[in-house]
Amino acid sequence: MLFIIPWSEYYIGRSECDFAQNPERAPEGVVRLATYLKNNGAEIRIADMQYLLRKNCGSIAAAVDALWGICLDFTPEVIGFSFLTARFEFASDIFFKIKARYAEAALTLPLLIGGGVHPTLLPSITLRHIPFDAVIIGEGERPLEHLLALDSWDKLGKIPGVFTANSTVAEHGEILEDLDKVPMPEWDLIAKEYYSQPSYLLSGKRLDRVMPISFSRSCAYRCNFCAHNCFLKARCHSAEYFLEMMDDVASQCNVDTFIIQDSSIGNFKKEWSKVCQELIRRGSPYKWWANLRANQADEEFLTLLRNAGCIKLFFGFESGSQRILDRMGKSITVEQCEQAADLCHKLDIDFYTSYIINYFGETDEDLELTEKLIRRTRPTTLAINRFSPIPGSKDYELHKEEIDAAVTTLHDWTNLGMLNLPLHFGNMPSDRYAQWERSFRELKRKINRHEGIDD
Ligand code: B12
Ligand code: SF4
Repeated sequence: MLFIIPWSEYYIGRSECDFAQNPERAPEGVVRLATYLKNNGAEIRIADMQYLLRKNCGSIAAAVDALWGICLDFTPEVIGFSFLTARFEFASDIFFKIKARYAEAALTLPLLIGGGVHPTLLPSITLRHIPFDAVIIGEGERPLEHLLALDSWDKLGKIPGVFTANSTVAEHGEILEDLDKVPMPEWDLIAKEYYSQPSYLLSGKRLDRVMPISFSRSCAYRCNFCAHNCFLKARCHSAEYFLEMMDDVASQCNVDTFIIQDSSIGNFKKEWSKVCQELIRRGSPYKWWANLRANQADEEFLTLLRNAGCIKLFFGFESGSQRILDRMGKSITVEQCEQAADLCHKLDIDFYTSYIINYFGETDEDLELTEKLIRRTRPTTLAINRFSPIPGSKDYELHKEEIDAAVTTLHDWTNLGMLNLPLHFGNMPSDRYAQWERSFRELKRKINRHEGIDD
């Protein structure tokens, strides 16, 4: 089986793109899925189109030539596309280009399937735009294991989680309950040297060789704007397994720094504390960055994290207005954000805070409170995101009709998937919103360049 990970819009046509300045995370989800299938006896390759596009200076034609080379050399029986909403348009582009190559060469097409976040959430819309033989709904390990063991594709429909053009019900596939049964990633399946080269991924101040690593899946919370727990089952590895995985990835990829991909390491606080205690006992051999919710930050936990090698924490503070935080269903208070920031300053832990603007009903007063919170908390790094109701979130479900009416082309899906839909949800005229956006971008520029921000 060949996995195809489509490219993202950002790198199309970009001839110069230094990795250190424009780093990105290696695609851990697909590598782990592919490793699982390989360990079960399947022959697996991954065509990482983002890497092929960047390596070919942004040329789509050259990246597709490289992909066709892989198809001819490997002759896959199944090609599986993995994508989130932001890459739906590019999955379609690659699908039709590769199908045309098979037709020109008069070769039999492999079974073409889709999987990952977008096909899971919107299987019918996916099939309307991309005529896959099937999409697979949910976590891929067990359904693909069954699929690759079939002696005829006619039996495809018997596998739970398989959704075809004739399906009426979107049923999720079987999952592996015990995450420790998912083998450690075999990073040789992709260009590990490329992703682990020194970059400013963690800090603008310092070059690090970084790899992503996940302790858990999904999220214990369900904020209205977020799709994080839209289908993965919440569970984590054992501390023993995870520590072994850190050592394994560090030696495979020659790194000593990790980005922990979990939604919040506070969701499995007890288990994560065990990981930290063991890291401290071993002399804290790794540096790492992780996400944490503001309501899960207390002095004892943050001290433990820092002593175990944590060099930066990412917090979604989202808004300085309690009214908007409540409307988002974020289940945190402005005071908790202030306390988390104060603790990071006290314990000398760098921290990244992210905010959402353009949320439903947002007024000038709400945005003034957001600006006040940013200035009061003085993060090391700041992100400002424009709100779009992403598929998989409660906000998408609640406003589906309005969103679906605004999303007609595949490129609209890219805008929605990149949280960049040109729709205004705040309670203010669009020119007023644009003024706020400019002023937040300026504040972000100053903070991220470590220039002073006056009160
Ligand atoms: C890590 C991460 C990132 C990382 C790295 C991604 C990478 N290279 O791996 C970075 C930071 C780059 C990132 C960026 C973005 N992300 Co992101 N990201 C995640 C996160 C937290 C974890 C992904 C992961 O590893 N999951 C764990 C693995 C096990 O799950 P998985 O990858 O989905 O794979 C499983 C199944 O989907 C399935 N599967 C996957 N592929 C295939 C293929 C086939 C053929 C089959 C059958 C099955 C299958 O099997 C796998 C194993 O069970 C998810 C949250 C989440 N819950 O998934 C968000 C998430 C996927 N991201 C999201 C978003 C919105 C974004 C951004 C748009 C944010 C932004 N504004 O910039 C960008 C998009 C960038 C781009 N252009 O592609 C949304 C997607 C919602 C949607 N409808 O598309 C999610 C769900 C979180 C959220 N905010 O709501 N992201
Ligand atoms: S915003 Fe964070 S805490 Fe809320 S559901 Fe998403 S990942 Fe979980």
